[in-house]
Amino acid sequence: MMKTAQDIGRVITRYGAELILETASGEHLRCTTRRKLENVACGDYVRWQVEQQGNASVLAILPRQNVLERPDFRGKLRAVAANIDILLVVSSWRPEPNWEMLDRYLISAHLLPAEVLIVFNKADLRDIYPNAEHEACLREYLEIGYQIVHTQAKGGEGLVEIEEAIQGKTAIFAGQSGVGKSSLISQLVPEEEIRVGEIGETGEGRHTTTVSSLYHLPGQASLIDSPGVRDFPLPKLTVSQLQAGYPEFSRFAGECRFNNCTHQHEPGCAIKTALTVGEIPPRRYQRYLTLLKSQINN
Ligand SMILES: Nc1nc2c(ncn2[C@@H]2O[C@H](COP(=O)(O)OP(=O)(O)OP(=O)(O)O)[C@@H](O)[C@H]2O)c(=O)[nH]1
Ligand SMILES: [Mg+2]
Ligand SMILES: [Zn+2]
Repeated sequence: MMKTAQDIGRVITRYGAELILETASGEHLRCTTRRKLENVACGDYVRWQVEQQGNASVLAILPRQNVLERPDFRGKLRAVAANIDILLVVSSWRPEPNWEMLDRYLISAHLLPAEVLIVFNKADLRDIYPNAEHEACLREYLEIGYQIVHTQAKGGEGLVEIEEAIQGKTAIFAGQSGVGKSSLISQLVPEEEIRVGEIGETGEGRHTTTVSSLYHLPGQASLIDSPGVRDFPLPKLTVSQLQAGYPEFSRFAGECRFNNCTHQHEPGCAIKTALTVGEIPPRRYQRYLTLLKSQINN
C-alpha cells in the first residue's frame, strides 16, 4: 500500500547511503538518505516518507539528545550513534584492558552527557591471565564510585545486572575489538543472529562488527552494538571539560589556591595534597597527567 504522509522512525543501522529504519508501528524498512543528511546515524529519530517511485527516504533528522562521535581514519569526526542514555564501556581480560581508553570513554560519557556502566567481560579468563596491576587499576574505579559489572557471555554471568541498568533506556556497547560486545548482545537478544569473531594469538580483535546496529530488549530497552575500536581519541577539550570527567576531583573543588589549577605542579594544589595522603587514586591521576599533556600539545 502506498503511504504518502510523513512519518517518524528510528534508524536501526546504516550502510553508507542506505539505512534500515524502524517505523512507528515497528516495521523495518530499507531506506535511502539524501546527501545533505550525510551524518544520519544509528539511533537517530528521523522524518521519512515513501517517494512516488515507492522507495522510502529520510527527509530530516529530529533534534538529538546527544551523539557519540569518533574520528575516522582521516581524522574527520563520525557519528557512532545518537540519542544515548547510557554508555556501557566493555573491557575484557583478553584482549587486555586499556585503562587510558577507558578513562577517555568515561570523560566522553560525562560530556554527552550519558550515564555510564563499566562492563568487564570474559570473567572466566580473570584467573587464567592473573595480573595484579590490572586488578589495582580496576579497584580504583570502584573506590571513586563507578559501577562495574563482571560478565561472561557464554555462562550468562552479569547479564541480569546489565538488563537492570538499561531498562527503559537506549544503551550502547562500546570498546576495543574482541572484548565480546556482540557476544553479550546476542545473549541478551537470542532471537537475533549477530556475528561474533575470533580473537588472534595475542588477544587482538578482528573488527567483526563494522556498523552500529540497534536491537530491542524486553522492557523497552534499546541496545546498540558498535564496531570495536583500536583507540578512542578525544577531541580537543578545555582543561575544565577534561577535569569534569574525573569525579574523584569533585570533592576538592574550589580548594586549590588557583581556580584554574591544572593539578600538575601548582603550589597549594588540593588534588596533589589529596594524592599524597591516598585520597586520590594514583594510577588514575598519572593517566590524567598523560592525557592533560597530550591535550595541551595537540
Ligand atoms: N572466554 C570468553 N570468551 C568470550 C566471552 N565473550 C566473548 N568471547 C569471545 O571473544 C571473541 C570476540 O567476541 P565478539 O563478540 O565478536 O567481540 P566484539 O567486542 O563484538 O568485537 P568487534 O565486533 O570486533 O568489536 C569471540 O571469540 C567470543 O567467543 C567470554 O565471556 N569469555
Ligand atoms: Mg562485535
Ligand atoms: Zn589543583
